[in-house]
This record gives sequence, structure tokens and C-alpha cells, in this order.
Amino acid sequence: MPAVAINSTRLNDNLTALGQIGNTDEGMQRVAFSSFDVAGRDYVTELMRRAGMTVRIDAAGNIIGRVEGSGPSLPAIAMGSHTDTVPAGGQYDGALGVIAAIEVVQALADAGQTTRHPLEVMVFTNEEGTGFHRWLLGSRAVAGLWEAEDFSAVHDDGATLTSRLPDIGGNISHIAEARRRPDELACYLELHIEQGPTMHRGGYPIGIVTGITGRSVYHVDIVGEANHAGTTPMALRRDAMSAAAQIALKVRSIAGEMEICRVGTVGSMDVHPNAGNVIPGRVQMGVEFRDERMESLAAAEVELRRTAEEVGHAEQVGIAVTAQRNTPSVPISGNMQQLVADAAEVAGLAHITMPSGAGHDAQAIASITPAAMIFVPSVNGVSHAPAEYSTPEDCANGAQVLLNALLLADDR
Ligand code: HGY
Ligand code: MN
Ligand code: MN
Repeated sequence: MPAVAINSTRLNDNLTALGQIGNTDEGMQRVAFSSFDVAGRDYVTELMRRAGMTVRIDAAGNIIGRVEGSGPSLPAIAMGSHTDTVPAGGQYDGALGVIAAIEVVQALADAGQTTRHPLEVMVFTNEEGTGFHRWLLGSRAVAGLWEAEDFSAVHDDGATLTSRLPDIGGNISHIAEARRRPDELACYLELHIEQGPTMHRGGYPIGIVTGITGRSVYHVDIVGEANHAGTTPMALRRDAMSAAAQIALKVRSIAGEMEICRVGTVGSMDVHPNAGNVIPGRVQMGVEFRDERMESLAAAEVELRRTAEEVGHAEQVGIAVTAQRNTPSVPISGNMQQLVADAAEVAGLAHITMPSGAGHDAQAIASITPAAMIFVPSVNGVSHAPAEYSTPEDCANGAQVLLNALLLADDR
């Protein structure tokens, strides 16, 4: 099939328009299941219809757009990503992959080109896991990877997932119907911003992802004794905050000086009663480790639990470490990497192979069909923050490589 060009102006205009939905002075608040999320879903659904797709919502609330192919019943080539953002997030994480996938279908329609394979664009529910702490929620439903903790998930605000799924057109009692069989899909392609500094620093316009990181997440609950900050002698304190501080520093050293795993983060902390003149009686922390090697994540967990034991005794506080989720790392196959390299060559763009330190829907979908990821640079490597930015040219390059990869896959 002759080369087809994406429309860079239309791509970037649509990306900018989506970026206004949920944009506040604290960054993007288009968090899953919020009214901003629903507005963003409505917007991309309209773009999908305009591109000639039939659109349906599956039981997990995933938005599935589809155009038929010219060939006899072939499996679909799927593209996609997510439109939900982290709180105070950026305008490109997820959004670029969705808008570019729609642009690819629109550009083919404008060129009067029909691929042999049917095409599907998938917008996955709650990729970030915000609120329910169950990330890749929609893509894991498509891959048949839901666990008991997904069905019983309760939002930080107390609402059950059962009650919230209908807000985005889902229905938890029919989740099994969201599962796609491997023979329904030929492959899955996801364009995403790098969310790190490598490509921007190295001047590479295209990244070929070699693998997607593993991630282990823990809830650490520290119970000490609330008491008066002014009258309680230091030796008599059972201070949950000083225990939390020691654990937070240990998480950094597990990934830093000790180099047990690639990265470690304490991203959330709830202090009770959170008053300046009260010794905290309780602190709840979110801890996560990431590494491509699952044995490194296991070693990090051993060290975290050992530290909790030690600090618990020293501070006379109770510390409960609960494993919330363990997501396996996923390698991208050589021939799917080659597909992206060939697509970049067609576009005349330099490229670099690299692992993904961020998690992605592709790591769920890879369990049912061959998957590939295409990266474009994040300026200064910033992501999950309002300063997240990718240039219109880089976004257009990524969308063109996505289209080229789709056409190559269609021929193969
Ligand atoms: O956290 C991540 O890696 C992704 O942005 N959900
Ligand atoms: Mn993200
Ligand atoms: Mn993302």
C-alpha cells in the first residue's frame, strides 16, 4: 500500500483540545471516573466516529473504535492507550497514543485507503490506577487478567468499582465479555511519550521499546501513639512519623546506594491526625519498586520487610506491610521491535532501542497478542507533572511511525 501521511496540524490541534479537558491551574485532573474523564472520553469518541469508526464501550468501560478491512475475516490490528491522567499530571501521557491512533485511521480514510486487516482503536479505562489502586484496569480486562482485588476494589472515596463502572458505560458483572481472544487480534501498537530524559538528551526522535518494567506496590501502615507534642518526653514517644521517615529513606537507599532494584518511591503519605502539635499516632504510606528483573523486586521486598521489623522495634510502633500488586515485566519481541525500526526507517527518522521505566497498557495486551511500543521524546524528561511536554514535531513523527508500522504489519 502506498505511503500515507498523517496530518500534523490536525493531530496537534486534537491533542491540544483534549489537553484542555480537565486542565486546571494544578495541571491535568482528568483522573479516571471523574467528570473530566467522562468529558475526555466523549471527545475522543466523537473523533473516532468522525474518522469513520463504529464505537462501542465494553464491560470494563474501554472505548473500542473499529473500521473493517478489505480482506476476508482477518484479525484486527489494534492501536491504543489511555486518556486518564494522574492527579496534577500532564497533557501527553496516554493522550498522544489515543489521538495519534485516531489520526492514523482518519488519514487512511482521507487517502481512501482500506487496510486488509480491520483496525481497532482502544482507549483503556484507568491505566493509572488512580483512586482504586488497580492500574491497567481496562487493558487487563481485555487481556483477561483481572484478579479478585479488581472485583472488590474500593476507591479512596469509599465508592466500589461495581458502582463506578457504569459512570463510564461499564458493567462489572459482564467483565468476562471484555476479554478478547488471541485469534481476534493480529498485533497491538502503542505510541507513548518516553516520560524520561534519554531521548531528549540524546536527540533521538523515535524510541523502540525493548521491554516494559515490572512494578511492585505496597501499603505500609504504621501505628504508634498520638500524644501531646509539647509535654511528651522524647524517650516516651511512639512516633509513627519518625518511623515513616526512616522507612522512606530506606526505600530510597534500597534502589539507590544498595542498588537492589532500579527505582524505589514513596509517593503518598497520610498522617493522622495531621496536626502540628500532635505526635502522629498513625501514618499510611504508598511504596513502589520497579525493575525489569522480577528477582530484584523480590529482593527489594525482603529488604523493605526487614526494615519494617527493625524500625518497628526501635520505635515501639506496629508496622504492617501489605503487598498491593505485583505487575510482571514484559519483553517486546525482536520482530515487533524490528517492525518499529522499519517504520522509523520509512519515515527517515533516527531511533534508539530502550526499556520503558513506566508501565503501559501494552504490557497487559502483550499477553494476548504481539505488542510493540513507539516512544517520542519528553522535553527535559518530565512527566506526571504539569510541565510534561512533547513538541508538535515529535508528536507528528510518532504518529507517522505508528501509521507506517501499521501499514507494514498489514502487509506482513
Ligand atoms: O506509573 C506508570 O508507570 C504509568 O504512568 N501508569
Ligand atoms: Mn502515566
Ligand atoms: Mn501512560
